[in-house]
Amino acid sequence: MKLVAAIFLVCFFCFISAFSKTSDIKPKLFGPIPTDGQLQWHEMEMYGFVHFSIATFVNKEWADGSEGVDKFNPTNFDVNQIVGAFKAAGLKGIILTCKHHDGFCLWPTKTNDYNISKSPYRNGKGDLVKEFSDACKGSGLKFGVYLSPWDRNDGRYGSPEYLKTYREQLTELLTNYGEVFETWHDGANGGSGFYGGAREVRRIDKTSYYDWENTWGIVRKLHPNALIFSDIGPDVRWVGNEEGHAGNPCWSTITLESSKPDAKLAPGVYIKDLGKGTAMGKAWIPAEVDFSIRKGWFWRESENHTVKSGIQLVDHYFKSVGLGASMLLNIPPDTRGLLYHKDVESLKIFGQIINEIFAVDLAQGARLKASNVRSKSKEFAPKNLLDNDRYTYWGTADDVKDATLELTLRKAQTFSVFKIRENIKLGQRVNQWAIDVFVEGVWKEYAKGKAIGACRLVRGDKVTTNKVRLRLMNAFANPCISEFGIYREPDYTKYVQEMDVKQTNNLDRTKWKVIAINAGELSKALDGNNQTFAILGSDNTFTIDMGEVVSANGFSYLPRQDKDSNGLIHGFRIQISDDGKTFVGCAEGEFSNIKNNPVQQVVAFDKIQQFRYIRFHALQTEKEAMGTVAEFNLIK
Ligand code: FUL
Ligand code: CA
Repeated sequence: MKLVAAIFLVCFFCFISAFSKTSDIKPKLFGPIPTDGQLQWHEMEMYGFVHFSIATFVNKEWADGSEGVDKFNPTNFDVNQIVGAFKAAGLKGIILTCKHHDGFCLWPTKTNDYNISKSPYRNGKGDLVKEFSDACKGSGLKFGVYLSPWDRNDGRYGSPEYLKTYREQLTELLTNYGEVFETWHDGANGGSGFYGGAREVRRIDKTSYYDWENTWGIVRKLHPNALIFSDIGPDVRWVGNEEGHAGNPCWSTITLESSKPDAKLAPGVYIKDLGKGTAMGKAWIPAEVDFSIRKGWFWRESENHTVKSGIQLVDHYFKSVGLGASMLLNIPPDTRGLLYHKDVESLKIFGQIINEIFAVDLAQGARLKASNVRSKSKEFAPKNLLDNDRYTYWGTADDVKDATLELTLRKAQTFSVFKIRENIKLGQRVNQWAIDVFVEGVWKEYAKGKAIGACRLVRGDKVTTNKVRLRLMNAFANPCISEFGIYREPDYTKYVQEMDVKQTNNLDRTKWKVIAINAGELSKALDGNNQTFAILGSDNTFTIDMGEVVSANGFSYLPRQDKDSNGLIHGFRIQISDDGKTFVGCAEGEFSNIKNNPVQQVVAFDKIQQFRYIRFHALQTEKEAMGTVAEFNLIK
């Protein structure tokens, strides 16, 4: 009996230990993990934005909803030219501004009369949402919709009826145009507008008005796999700037926290650390880097010289995709309904460079040596790093949070780019990392940083060696690295483009005299130094005596460039005078989107004006502070 019991016990323990061994073998998940939809989105890495609306035709950054529908009339629209150029760049999808803040709908919506069916385009038979979604499908790109919550045309804006309208619009877009991969809900909300003729300022409570939970419920129901973008997610977060770069590091996880301690979390309410996210954050809400290939989001002839070159776009790629975020690149069609040829050229060159960089992975065939391999098993062996599968991985034992991987290449190679991925299905586990290269008989640190996530690209100086080392330190959980690649960059001289040059001409400011309650301070707005800025006096006004009569076509205002938004000017009034006593109105308007995109604002007068004195008045300012001006100038 004793023997039987003993045999039984031995078998029992064998069973238990065998069982616990296999159940232990896979690493435990760490922290929040991406949903299936988010995984697919991470794999896209980059996609395009199309801003096209009434604003395109009225030379504005934001149209205010008062412009007639007759304005929307592209003369030569060709969706294939546009989609073809996006595809050549290697972008994997397109998000279209189906409705921007001006309220104009690019599809024949039943919810209002401010839409494409009332415009002259194709005699009212046009539907750009259909054309874009069909063309995307035809060329294997995914399609996404931008539907501005703010509507400066709709008289119902601010009331419960408008929310109903917004939901109907969302439903139309998600019902009639096939698969949608992302829906985009902008944080810019409320302010001045046409509002059905009321022409007033309307403010809404960002935390409650849109009842986002239920509004987004429509997306969840109609397209369960689509990702919802707003500043704060729920699926994709804003990166906090429109300059085309993520924070460094850029965690895919974030613990959302408002910048004001008691403020409720809501899209458009300022949130801390969007750019970097939070190490070991509470939610998986990766960042999307949205930026424009040119200065503004909409096409304007005067900004043709601001088109970024293909080589510049590659920099942005490293600073977005290369930090684990996605790259959302805007290329806006012009009034013909075509992309300007310089934008097309940059896209093509960008695509060629990216292809050339990643065509040959020099790590292939390398000998790999890891300081630790989980259960010494093939499943977690370093060879998984070279199989081009972002989910098979090299993993270490549970308690091993510091690890080293050494690669010996078949022969010495020259390169300047590394690509590392974690298997993010298991969470974001890596904390600090460093890359060393073996040169002249010693290991030298080549780069170091924090966070790896879905993709980490390291770009440095050219180096020649046959030995490379990856070091991981203080991981949050045992690291699970799924890819390691080494690449050479091309000779960029063959990719240099000739870009358009600036056509605007500034006036000579040397004879100018400022008349203002704080005239001395104003010299900072005329010193040609973009980094200094003047703070206007309590009247938010300054006057300039040019010393002689000048003719000018318009003026330019450069907002402060130090990332502090205090006193950014949203609205302006310009008056002119011959004698410095009697002033007449010359221009009045808004600097749209200045907070998100504080770039130089150029305003053309209605006609060439001649005057000796000019007065600038800041009408609305950020945080109601005194207006701030980094540079002010007149344009010939
Ligand atoms: C911003 C908007 O106000 C811009 O016009 C643009 O649509 C950009 C993508 O988002 O917040
Ligand atoms: Ca792999």
